Amino acid sequence: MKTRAAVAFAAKQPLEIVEVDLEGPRAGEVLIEIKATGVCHTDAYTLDGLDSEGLFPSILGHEGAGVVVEVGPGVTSLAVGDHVIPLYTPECRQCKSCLSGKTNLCTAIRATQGKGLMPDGTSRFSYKGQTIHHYMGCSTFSNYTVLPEIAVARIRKDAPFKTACYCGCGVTTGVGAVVNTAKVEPGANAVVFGLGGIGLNVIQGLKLVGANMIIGVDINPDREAWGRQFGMTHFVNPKAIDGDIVAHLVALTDGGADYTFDATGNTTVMRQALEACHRGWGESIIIGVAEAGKEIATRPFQLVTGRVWKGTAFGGARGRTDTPKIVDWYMDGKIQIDPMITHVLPLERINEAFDLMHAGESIRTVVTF
Ligand code: NAD
Ligand code: AHE
Ligand code: ZN
Repeated sequence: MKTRAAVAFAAKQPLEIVEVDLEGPRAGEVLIEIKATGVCHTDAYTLDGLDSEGLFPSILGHEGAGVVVEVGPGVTSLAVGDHVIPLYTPECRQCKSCLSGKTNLCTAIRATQGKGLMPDGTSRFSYKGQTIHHYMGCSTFSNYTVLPEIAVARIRKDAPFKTACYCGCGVTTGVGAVVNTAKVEPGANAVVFGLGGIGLNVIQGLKLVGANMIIGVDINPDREAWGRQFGMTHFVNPKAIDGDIVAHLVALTDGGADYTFDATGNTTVMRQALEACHRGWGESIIIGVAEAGKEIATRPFQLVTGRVWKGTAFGGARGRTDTPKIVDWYMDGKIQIDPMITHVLPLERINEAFDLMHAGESIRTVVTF
């Protein structure tokens, strides 16, 4: 079949909207009509050529929602008409990682996913006879896409696609970092670095679990009002204080935070987040994705004296089990999504979503088909 898609033909070039060829689902796969997709900073990072796994040409996008329109042979857990969210973190429930109960990082199809291919080692997308790569196993910047059954979460049918799509990455990542990875307890003091599409969801996750001080840090002063809307109690702009940001935060939290979160992807900030933790027990969670070649550093003494450095992918959520629950939390009013969707654009204007993000003007732009 033919499908409209925004293709990344090369790094640092605008996406091009073209009709690509898409093969139907093979065994264990489903064809999904994407109704809406968010644009995450990770898409921008890959398009900017900063992802060591980045491939071109490819169809980016990993924060979608849509409807199953065809199932391949052997598919048992999904049916035509199901409302779904594609998962860049699948859940096969059979691999060593899934069976460990210790991680959400299913390894069943990670190798081919990282090569921009389906599990059988081929791509379903092509354009004028040339192979187009899949991206993060999702490629939601296409009106139709094919995914393995194990990488698809079925969600309730009354959830709007335009907002539910955000649970395919940003909402689940931010809230999950708090509840699954850090397991923040009521009354804890926390600092969130970067109040964008992910960091604001960390803030609302902290509010949900009953954190005490919820301190937001951002170099964009407009983000103060955004943070306060979702439960932030204090705001620090590192550019507006005298002296060192770490010392400032340690003083504000009476010796350091119980939990800190990096949602910037900046390795200097990651170090600040670790060092703003309380001696003896503070935990720092890295969410941000740093550009290829960047490394983190701190004095080992920071860890010797009890601070803990952790990371989280997709908020530690088990894709098929937990994503529908996050959608339920949204539909039940436990968490908010609607105010964070600051812009809605048709596919033809998808490049504006990247401009808005880089200008700091959007929290999330959702593209509809
Ligand atoms: P975003 O662009 O919406 O937000 C980033 C925020 O960080 C902005 O508000 C910006 O002003 C702020 N910021 C930038 N530099 C800063 C600095 N030096 N100090 C303080 N604040 C600063 O991006 P996003 O969509 O929220 O994504 C954030 C990061 O999380 C990205 O690196 C993205 O790739 C990553 N991410 C990781 C996962 C995961 O599973 N680990 C999932 C989604 C996104
Ligand atoms: N491919 C990059 C790393 C990119 C990365 O860390 N991706 C996160 C999700 S970001 C979503 O917006 C992730 O889930 N990583 C786990 C995984 O298995 O990819 C690189 O550095 O090579
Ligand atoms: Zn993302």
